[in-house]
Amino acid sequence: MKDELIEDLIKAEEKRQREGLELIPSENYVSRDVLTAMGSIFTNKYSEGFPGKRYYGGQENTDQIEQLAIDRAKQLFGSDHANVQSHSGAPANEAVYYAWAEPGDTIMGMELSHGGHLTHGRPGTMPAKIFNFVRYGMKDIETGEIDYDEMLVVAKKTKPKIIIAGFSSYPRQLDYKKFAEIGDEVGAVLMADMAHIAGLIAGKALPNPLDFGFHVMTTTTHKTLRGPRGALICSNGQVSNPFKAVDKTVDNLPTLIDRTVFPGIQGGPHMHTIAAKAVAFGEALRPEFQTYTRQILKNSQALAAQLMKRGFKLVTNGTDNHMMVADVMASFGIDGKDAEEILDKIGLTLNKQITPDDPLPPYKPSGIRLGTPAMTTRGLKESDMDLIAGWILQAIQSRNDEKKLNSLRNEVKTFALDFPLPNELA
Ligand code: DSN
Repeated sequence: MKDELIEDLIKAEEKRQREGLELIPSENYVSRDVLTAMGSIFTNKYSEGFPGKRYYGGQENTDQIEQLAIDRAKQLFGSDHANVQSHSGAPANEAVYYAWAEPGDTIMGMELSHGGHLTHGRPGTMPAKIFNFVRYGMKDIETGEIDYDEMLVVAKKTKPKIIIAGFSSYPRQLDYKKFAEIGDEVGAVLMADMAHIAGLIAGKALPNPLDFGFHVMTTTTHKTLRGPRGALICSNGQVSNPFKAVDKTVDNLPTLIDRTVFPGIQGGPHMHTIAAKAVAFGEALRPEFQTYTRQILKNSQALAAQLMKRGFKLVTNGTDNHMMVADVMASFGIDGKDAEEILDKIGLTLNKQITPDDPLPPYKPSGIRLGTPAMTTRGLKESDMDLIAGWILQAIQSRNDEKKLNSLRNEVKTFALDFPLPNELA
């Protein structure tokens, strides 16, 4: 590169990624092919519109790329339609809200401290200014069971237009059948925000909400799906010309969503990202991706068990998916921010996390959140989780001992270098 400052920073980041282990459950390492597509000359191209219906000329290759991404996404999730243009998870969720709900309408989502995401109506966000968000949450924080009875009571009272099943820090499996029953009873559109677990669904390691009557599924493409940063909206219903207005019916959701993404809230799609999404979806369709997703769950179970054995109090006492939330304040009297910083020092990257009904503030919360998708991509297995849990505990216990932290840093580095990043392979 001619820009040495940027080149040096890219190299430094590659070194950081190689010499440490990524435990943030929403991060992953992409393949060389995904990186190549992201860095391709498709970034030069404007393509407002949809395949076969563009505003600018020169679309013979972009049309094929986008159609491949759409077809592969539909095959992965078994949906009637896929919109692959959404730039990221937040606008993908907003696109569904705007496609179906009117300002002032009610939308139901998970209580944020119980695991719901900021885009599910955090006060101060644009969606929260436009819509009225109501909540459901866990009945029992020890098991993670959602209070479906209370959810039905609130839904009957508030008549939400959309019910969202989805989360960014909930370690248990949602009962999609119960969501569908409640949605049917109150006439709500069922939206699954599967950003965290879409890869596990694609790899058939976890159930697919679209098989339970959900109308829409949104997801980011860069977490367990192991693609570029971006998003995808899958929906069921009639697919028709996105440039012609359609009636607001559930059957027309695919077209309503396409029209909301473009020209509703976005301009030109990012074709280099769509090319990389197509590559990632192709990779996820291979049998080895199913092996990968099953291994994520095995590693997650093993890591949860190893942490609990060492005295970590896990929210819901375990996990059914790729992530876990540990209440480090309750376990070791350290807040999540300090724990994150200490673990960063030894090369283990994870993030601070609010715990359910956390008495501490979001920037210095009681918990940490960690997960296994990225380290599973590196090739770690269940037997390695003993070591990881041991390092986490030792770092927290030795937080004031710089010498010990340095020695742990070296152990992590030596270990991590045995597991190359996927872009260094082949
Ligand atoms: N930032 C993502 C996560 O880490 O869960 C969700 O937006």
